[in-house]
Amino acid sequence: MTTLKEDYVASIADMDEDKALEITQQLIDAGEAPMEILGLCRSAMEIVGQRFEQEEYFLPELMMAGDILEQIGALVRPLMDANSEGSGQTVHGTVLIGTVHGDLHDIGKNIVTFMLELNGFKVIDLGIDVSTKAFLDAIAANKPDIVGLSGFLTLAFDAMKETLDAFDDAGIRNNFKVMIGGGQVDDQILKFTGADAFGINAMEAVNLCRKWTGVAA
Ligand code: B12
Repeated sequence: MTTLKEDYVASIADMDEDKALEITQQLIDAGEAPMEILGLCRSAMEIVGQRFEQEEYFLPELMMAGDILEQIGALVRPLMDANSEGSGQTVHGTVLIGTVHGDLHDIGKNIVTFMLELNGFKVIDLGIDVSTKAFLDAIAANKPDIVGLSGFLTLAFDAMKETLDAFDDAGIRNNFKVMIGGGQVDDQILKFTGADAFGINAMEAVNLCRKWTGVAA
């Protein structure tokens, strides 16, 4: 017999939108932690990704999966709001975030943005496909404490490196910390790009920003 959580992962992976949203509500009603629900979504997205690689799914399915996840996010967000201790009262620091050029994935970045705001950070979100120049201009205008680069494509790692190299060239690299995330970031990618740290999920992004701005955990 399958558990509700297994059914949940399968419903998202199989694009059964109605069932996925219905189980989301059941999990919320049962008091499941929002990050646990998002963790299950991540597992489902792994399966979607694998099916795409195996040519069982194509672009429309990726879009559909993205759409289902957006809707789940809308259901889960108010719950995170209620659970948050920060609720945006004190501003611990400014984070400038964006998906690097060439990459259009933003679901993960939006969750990071949302979680940072909930935890008391001012977030300036530059959106997707952000050029190196757009980052440089926004940094000059906003003087962030932290810059976050998001990207899900392998190509994004080159774009991250280019962006960080541009910070070096402009002589501003040491004015702020840089975190990267999205997709398969690891220590090797960290070294390659020259960022200060990577985070595999939104909570890690929050923890990095807390550490760098001296906010007690
Ligand atoms: C949904 C999706 C899409 C949607 C995106 C919709 C959107 N608005 O974002 C659409 C349909 C547009 C899309 C398009 C494409 N996609 Co796509 N997509 C996906 C899919 C299925 C899910 C990605 C996702 O949103 N996951 C859910 C989020 C919540 O993931 P998460 O990792 O848990 O997010 C957390 C962390 O990443 C972290 N995080 C994120 N950002 C940051 C930033 C910082 C600073 C930190 C610290 C942390 C952090 O926190 C997040 C929240 O906890 C993945 C498969 C997969 N397994 O990831 C493929 C995938 C990423 N896509 C892929 C591909 C190939 C494409 C296309 C090239 C397809 C095509 N032929 O056109 C295009 C590229 C378009 C472009 N130029 O970007 C490949 C990438 C392969 C590669 N290694 O390069 C993948 C891996 C699928 C696969 N297995 O082949 N895609």
